[in-house]
Amino acid sequence: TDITVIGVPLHYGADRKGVDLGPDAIRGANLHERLHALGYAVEDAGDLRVDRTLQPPAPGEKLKYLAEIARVNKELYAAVADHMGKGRFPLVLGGDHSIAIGTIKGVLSRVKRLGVIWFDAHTDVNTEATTASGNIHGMSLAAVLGYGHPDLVSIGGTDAKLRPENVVIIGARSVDPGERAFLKEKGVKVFTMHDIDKHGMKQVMEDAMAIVADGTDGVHLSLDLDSMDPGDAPGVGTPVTGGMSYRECHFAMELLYERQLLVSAEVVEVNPMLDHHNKTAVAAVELIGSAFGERIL
Ligand code: DIR
Ligand code: MN
Ligand code: MN
Ligand code: MN
Repeated sequence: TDITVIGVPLHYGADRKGVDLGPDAIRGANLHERLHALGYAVEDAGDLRVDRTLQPPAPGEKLKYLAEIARVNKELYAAVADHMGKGRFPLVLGGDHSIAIGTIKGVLSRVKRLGVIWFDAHTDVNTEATTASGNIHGMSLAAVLGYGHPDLVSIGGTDAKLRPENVVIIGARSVDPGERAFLKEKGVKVFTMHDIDKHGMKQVMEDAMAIVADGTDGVHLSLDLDSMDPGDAPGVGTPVTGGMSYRECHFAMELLYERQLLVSAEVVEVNPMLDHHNKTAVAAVELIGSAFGERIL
């Protein structure tokens, strides 16, 4: 596998500065060196350009910074589609989680029947009708499933669509009322922290991978670092206590590698301005290492 790294220094989806510094913090934690050591050929496509000059939205706005988020995601869609078309593995560095729209639509243009494993403290299935925050990073999974504002849903065209039965969310512990209804109605499988406590990460990952591998031609990993416990990953904009331990996350990534399902991945919500000594970016790179085959012996 040849890997292409794409940085997306976008913070508008979280409406909180610092997460735009995520791509360089992750690179700075020796991402390339780590992947090279595992034997991969890595090319870095650099960062997509983001307008830094936008005025703050009006109070109560339900789709904050929609135009710029849609524009950047369209570019990301095209970049991911392009690199995948050349047979490369796209590794996208966020940025906030709204970039999952561009990444996943790009992957869907090459892998029609796609599974998605979404690690997150949240479930990101709000729409402008249910959001309390107006932050689009809480709407990206709904958008790729075909729900939400047309400017988000239509990115990369609407023929290739992610199907709810091919998605699993792992690590959830903060779900809004509207999201709860959405997940139930659409039938998206969620493995909450309760499930991890009860069954253990090994069982959860076996069940999750069986779901996303069933009837699909490849799986995308969407890794929101706030899925990890804030003690292990403090550098995130919306920390929620009671998350997956460092070991649980690490083990989950190792199990993912063993099954050889991944065709693409993204790592999001690393915020160096809130971090302690780049701990969260370092953890992100260690998790990527495990997902790409790093082993102790
Ligand atoms: C919340 C938080 N559900 C929202 N979402 C976050 O704003 O829609 N997602 N932080 O990562
Ligand atoms: Mn998220
Ligand atoms: Mn989250
Ligand atoms: Mn490891």
